[in-house]
Amino acid sequence: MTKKLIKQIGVLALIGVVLVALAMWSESLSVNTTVKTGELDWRFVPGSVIYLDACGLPPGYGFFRGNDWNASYYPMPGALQLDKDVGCTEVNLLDTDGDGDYDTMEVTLNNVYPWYYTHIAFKVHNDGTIPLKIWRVVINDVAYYELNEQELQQGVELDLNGDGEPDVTVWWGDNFGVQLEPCWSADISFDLTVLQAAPEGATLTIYISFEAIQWNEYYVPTP
Ligand SMILES: [Ca+2]
Ligand SMILES: [Ca+2]
Ligand SMILES: [Ca+2]
Repeated sequence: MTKKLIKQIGVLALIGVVLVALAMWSESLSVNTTVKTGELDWRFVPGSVIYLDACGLPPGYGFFRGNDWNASYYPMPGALQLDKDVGCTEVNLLDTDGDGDYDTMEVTLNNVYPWYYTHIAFKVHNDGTIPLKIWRVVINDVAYYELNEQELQQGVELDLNGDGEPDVTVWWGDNFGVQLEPCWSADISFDLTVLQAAPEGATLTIYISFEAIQWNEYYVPTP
Protein backbone atom coordinates (compact mmCIF):
# COMPACT_ATOMS: atom_id res chain seq x y z
CA MET A 1 0.00 0.00 0.00
CA THR A 2 1.39 3.31 -1.04
CA LYS A 3 0.34 6.13 1.15
CA LYS A 4 1.13 9.55 -0.18
CA LEU A 5 2.69 11.74 2.42
CA ILE A 6 2.25 15.43 1.95
CA LYS A 7 2.92 17.89 4.63
CA GLN A 8 2.96 21.54 5.27
CA ILE A 9 5.99 22.57 7.25
CA GLY A 10 5.47 21.74 10.89
CA VAL A 11 2.34 19.64 10.61
CA LEU A 12 2.78 16.23 12.17
CA ALA A 13 2.84 13.44 9.64
CA LEU A 14 0.35 10.66 9.75
CA ILE A 15 1.38 7.16 10.58
CA GLY A 16 -0.38 4.76 8.31
CA VAL A 17 -2.14 1.91 10.00
CA VAL A 18 -2.93 -1.08 7.91
CA LEU A 19 -5.58 -3.37 9.19
CA VAL A 20 -5.33 -6.84 7.86
CA ALA A 21 -8.24 -9.13 8.43
CA LEU A 22 -7.67 -12.83 8.09
CA ALA A 23 -10.63 -15.14 7.90
CA MET A 24 -10.18 -18.65 9.24
CA TRP A 25 -12.81 -21.44 9.06
CA SER A 26 -15.48 -20.56 11.52
CA GLU A 27 -13.77 -17.74 13.31
CA SER A 28 -12.52 -14.34 12.32
CA LEU A 29 -9.12 -13.21 13.35
CA SER A 30 -8.18 -9.58 13.12
CA VAL A 31 -4.54 -8.72 12.98
CA ASN A 32 -3.51 -5.13 13.51
CA THR A 33 -0.27 -4.31 11.78
CA THR A 34 1.23 -0.91 12.36
CA VAL A 35 3.33 0.26 9.45
CA LYS A 36 5.55 3.08 10.52
CA THR A 37 6.23 5.17 7.46
CA GLY A 38 8.52 7.63 9.17
CA GLU A 39 7.87 11.23 9.91
CA LEU A 40 7.82 13.91 7.26
CA ASP A 41 8.70 17.04 9.15
CA TRP A 42 10.40 20.26 8.23
CA ARG A 43 10.39 23.88 9.23
CA PHE A 44 11.78 27.34 8.69
CA VAL A 45 15.07 27.68 10.55
CA PRO A 46 14.78 30.35 13.27
CA GLY A 47 17.33 33.14 12.86
CA SER A 48 18.10 32.29 9.24
CA VAL A 49 15.96 35.01 7.67
CA ILE A 50 17.66 38.02 6.11
CA TYR A 51 16.04 40.59 3.87
CA LEU A 52 16.52 43.96 2.25
CA ASP A 53 15.25 47.23 3.68
CA ALA A 54 14.11 45.95 7.10
CA CYS A 55 11.73 48.20 9.03
CA GLY A 56 12.67 49.57 12.41
CA LEU A 57 16.46 49.54 12.25
CA PRO A 58 18.38 52.77 12.70
CA PRO A 59 20.23 54.27 9.73
CA GLY A 60 23.72 52.94 9.18
CA TYR A 61 22.82 49.31 8.62
CA GLY A 62 23.61 49.90 4.97
CA PHE A 63 22.61 47.00 2.85
CA PHE A 64 19.84 45.79 5.12
CA ARG A 65 18.10 49.02 5.92
CA GLY A 66 17.32 52.51 4.81
CA ASN A 67 17.00 53.71 1.28
CA ASP A 68 14.58 51.79 -0.84
CA TRP A 69 15.42 49.49 -3.71
CA ASN A 70 13.92 49.94 -7.15
CA ALA A 71 13.31 47.16 -9.68
CA SER A 72 15.12 49.13 -12.36
CA TYR A 73 15.71 46.14 -14.64
CA TYR A 74 12.19 44.74 -14.47
CA PRO A 75 11.14 42.27 -15.86
CA MET A 76 14.73 41.11 -15.47
CA PRO A 77 15.87 40.37 -11.89
CA GLY A 78 17.92 42.91 -9.97
CA ALA A 79 17.46 46.34 -8.45
CA LEU A 80 19.17 49.66 -7.74
CA GLN A 81 19.14 51.47 -4.41
CA LEU A 82 17.47 54.88 -4.49
CA ASP A 83 18.40 57.96 -2.49
CA LYS A 84 15.10 57.99 -0.59
CA ASP A 85 13.66 55.98 2.30
CA VAL A 86 9.89 55.73 1.99
CA GLY A 87 8.89 52.10 2.36
CA CYS A 88 10.22 49.14 4.32
CA THR A 89 9.92 45.36 4.60
CA GLU A 90 8.97 43.34 7.67
CA VAL A 91 9.24 39.55 7.88
CA ASN A 92 7.95 37.37 10.71
CA LEU A 93 7.95 33.61 11.08
CA LEU A 94 4.73 32.15 12.48
CA ASP A 95 3.89 28.85 14.15
CA THR A 96 0.27 28.65 13.01
CA ASP A 97 -0.46 25.17 14.39
CA GLY A 98 1.36 25.58 17.70
CA ASP A 99 3.66 22.57 17.29
CA GLY A 100 6.80 24.58 18.07
CA ASP A 101 8.01 24.74 14.45
CA TYR A 102 7.75 27.83 12.28
CA ASP A 103 5.57 26.93 9.31
CA THR A 104 4.49 30.23 7.76
CA MET A 105 6.30 33.39 6.74
CA GLU A 106 4.43 36.68 7.02
CA VAL A 107 5.83 39.39 4.77
CA THR A 108 4.57 42.95 5.16
CA LEU A 109 5.55 45.65 2.69
CA ASN A 110 4.89 48.98 4.40
CA ASN A 111 4.13 52.22 2.57
CA VAL A 112 5.29 50.87 -0.76
CA TYR A 113 4.76 52.06 -4.33
CA PRO A 114 5.30 50.76 -7.88
CA TRP A 115 8.71 49.16 -8.50
CA TYR A 116 9.58 48.94 -4.81
CA TYR A 117 11.74 45.83 -4.59
CA THR A 118 12.85 43.54 -1.79
CA HIS A 119 14.70 40.25 -1.48
CA ILE A 120 14.20 37.67 1.27
CA ALA A 121 16.47 34.72 2.06
CA PHE A 122 16.13 31.94 4.64
CA LYS A 123 16.82 28.29 5.38
CA VAL A 124 14.52 25.32 5.74
CA HIS A 125 15.51 22.17 7.60
CA ASN A 126 14.40 18.55 7.42
CA ASP A 127 13.52 17.66 11.03
CA GLY A 128 11.93 14.36 10.15
CA THR A 129 13.17 10.83 9.58
CA ILE A 130 12.64 10.45 5.84
CA PRO A 131 14.02 12.32 2.83
CA LEU A 132 11.69 14.95 1.41
CA LYS A 133 11.45 17.13 -1.65
CA ILE A 134 10.38 20.75 -1.72
CA TRP A 135 7.10 20.40 -3.53
CA ARG A 136 5.18 23.64 -3.75
CA VAL A 137 4.66 27.03 -2.18
CA VAL A 138 1.32 28.32 -0.90
CA ILE A 139 0.91 32.08 -1.09
CA ASN A 140 -2.26 33.56 0.40
CA ASP A 141 -3.95 30.14 0.07
CA VAL A 142 -2.99 29.57 -3.58
CA ALA A 143 -0.54 26.73 -4.39
CA TYR A 144 2.27 27.22 -6.90
CA TYR A 145 4.54 24.50 -8.28
CA GLU A 146 6.67 26.99 -10.12
CA LEU A 147 7.20 30.68 -9.55
CA ASN A 148 9.35 31.56 -12.51
CA GLU A 149 8.20 32.22 -16.01
CA GLN A 150 11.62 31.78 -17.50
CA GLU A 151 10.84 33.28 -20.89
CA LEU A 152 10.14 36.70 -19.45
CA GLN A 153 11.86 36.18 -16.09
CA GLN A 154 9.33 38.30 -14.27
CA GLY A 155 7.95 35.62 -11.96
CA VAL A 156 4.35 35.14 -10.90
CA GLU A 157 1.98 38.06 -10.43
CA LEU A 158 -0.20 38.20 -7.30
CA ASP A 159 -3.37 40.19 -6.72
CA LEU A 160 -3.25 40.89 -2.98
CA ASN A 161 -6.30 43.12 -2.53
CA GLY A 162 -8.67 41.22 -4.81
CA ASP A 163 -9.37 44.04 -7.28
CA GLY A 164 -8.36 41.88 -10.24
CA GLU A 165 -5.11 43.79 -10.87
CA PRO A 166 -1.75 42.24 -9.92
CA ASP A 167 0.02 44.16 -7.13
CA VAL A 168 3.26 42.22 -6.70
CA THR A 169 5.39 39.69 -8.52
CA VAL A 170 7.29 36.85 -6.84
CA TRP A 171 10.39 35.32 -8.33
CA TRP A 172 12.45 32.74 -6.50
CA GLY A 173 15.50 30.60 -7.13
CA ASP A 174 14.35 27.21 -8.35
CA ASN A 175 14.49 24.80 -5.43
CA PHE A 176 11.34 22.92 -6.37
CA GLY A 177 12.13 19.20 -6.44
CA VAL A 178 15.30 19.59 -4.38
CA GLN A 179 15.77 16.58 -2.09
CA LEU A 180 16.56 17.10 1.59
CA GLU A 181 17.83 14.14 3.58
CA PRO A 182 16.98 14.05 7.31
CA CYS A 183 18.96 16.80 9.12
CA TRP A 184 19.77 18.61 5.87
CA SER A 185 18.99 22.26 5.28
CA ALA A 186 18.46 24.26 2.08
CA ASP A 187 18.73 27.95 1.33
CA ILE A 188 15.74 29.53 -0.34
CA SER A 189 15.34 33.12 -1.44
CA PHE A 190 12.88 35.13 -3.43
CA ASP A 191 12.28 38.57 -4.88
CA LEU A 192 9.16 40.69 -4.47
CA THR A 193 8.43 43.59 -6.80
CA VAL A 194 5.50 45.94 -6.32
CA LEU A 195 3.62 46.59 -9.57
CA GLN A 196 2.03 49.63 -11.16
CA ALA A 197 -1.51 48.63 -10.15
CA ALA A 198 -0.72 48.47 -6.42
CA PRO A 199 -2.50 51.16 -4.44
CA GLU A 200 -0.21 54.13 -3.68
CA GLY A 201 1.31 54.06 -0.17
CA ALA A 202 -0.06 50.57 0.30
CA THR A 203 0.71 48.14 3.08
CA LEU A 204 0.71 44.70 1.50
CA THR A 205 0.79 41.50 3.55
CA ILE A 206 1.67 38.14 2.05
CA TYR A 207 1.50 34.77 3.83
CA ILE A 208 3.86 32.15 2.45
CA SER A 209 4.28 28.52 3.42
CA PHE A 210 6.20 25.78 1.66
CA GLU A 211 5.07 22.21 1.36
CA ALA A 212 7.26 19.15 1.17
CA ILE A 213 6.43 15.71 -0.11
CA GLN A 214 7.98 12.31 0.57
CA TRP A 215 10.95 12.09 -1.81
CA ASN A 216 9.60 9.21 -3.91
CA GLU A 217 6.14 10.74 -4.35
CA TYR A 218 7.28 13.97 -6.00
CA TYR A 219 5.33 15.11 -9.04
CA VAL A 220 4.30 18.33 -10.71
CA PRO A 221 0.63 18.41 -11.74
CA THR A 222 0.02 19.19 -15.38
CA PRO A 223 -1.71 22.57 -15.70
CA1 LIG B 1 13.29 51.86 3.09
CA1 LIG C 1 4.09 24.89 13.32
CA1 LIG D 1 -4.70 44.14 -6.79
